[in-house]
Amino acid sequence: MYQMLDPKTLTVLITGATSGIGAATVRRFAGAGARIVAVGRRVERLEALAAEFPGLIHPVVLDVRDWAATQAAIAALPEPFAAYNVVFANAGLALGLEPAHQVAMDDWRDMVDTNITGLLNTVRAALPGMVERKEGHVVFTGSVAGDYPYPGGNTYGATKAFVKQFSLGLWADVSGTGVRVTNIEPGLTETEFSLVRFKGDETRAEKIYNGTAPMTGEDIAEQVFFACSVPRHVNINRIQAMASVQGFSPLTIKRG
Ligand code: NDP
Ligand code: 8X3
Repeated sequence: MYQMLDPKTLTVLITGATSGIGAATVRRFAGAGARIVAVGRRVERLEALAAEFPGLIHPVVLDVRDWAATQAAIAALPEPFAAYNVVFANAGLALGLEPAHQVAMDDWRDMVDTNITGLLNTVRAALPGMVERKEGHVVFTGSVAGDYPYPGGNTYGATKAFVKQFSLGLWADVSGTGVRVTNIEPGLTETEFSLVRFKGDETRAEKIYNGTAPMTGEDIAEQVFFACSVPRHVNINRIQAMASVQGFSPLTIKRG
């Protein structure tokens, strides 16, 4: 019989906890008795989560793009939350679907600042504590978009390719220290992702999921939970999952 880790031994720091995959992961772990450091910018959503699981959730209002604020927030965690042993660097976003020659430069900048710099800020601030304690797990939310290009996915996909390669590089650095590294790479998942991508245009966002059976935040939370529950001598390098209705674009040839 495989002996899975007891979730009550876990303290999980989750960025992007206010919505979608992050919020579902908060509920999956807290529902199993884990402590959570819940990070996001929307304070009222963090407070609502904390009220759902009294005593288990420490809310942290933070913009992960800000290095000094990220460092200060992690350094200021109170006991017992300061001894986090899982960091789920999940905060991220896509903005727009325009082709590269028409895209708003601010959108590209925002995706790089959040998906790359914000993730690096989180890891750099949180990692030393876990290495020192000789116990930890860094989990990322990558994406199938980091492997497979699609029109308009230009910079978003490139940020997720960065996450994939960084997760492998990080594992090369920390394997043997007691810290594990996993990249979760979802495909189509219904969250507020498309609402953010289309800047609040609900009709356009709904069209992405209409008539499909997308994955849900809960599906992805289950994958995170599994990766963190296997015994400590096992490292799950990556989990890639797509909605069953999703496939690959054919290679295109443009004529004339
Ligand atoms: P949501 O829009 O539902 O959630 C995004 C979360 O990221 C929110 O909690 C938001 O919180 C947080 N966030 C964004 N920017 C910042 C910031 N600067 N500082 C702190 N928190 C921030 O989308 P998802 O749940 O789908 O997205 C989560 C991750 O999953 C992202 O990295 C996304 O790229 C990835 N992903 C999503 C897929 C999908 O199809 N949905 C598929 C593959 C990967 P707040 O606004 O309160 O700060
Ligand atoms: C988002 C997944 O397939 O919508 O990371 O680009 S997809």
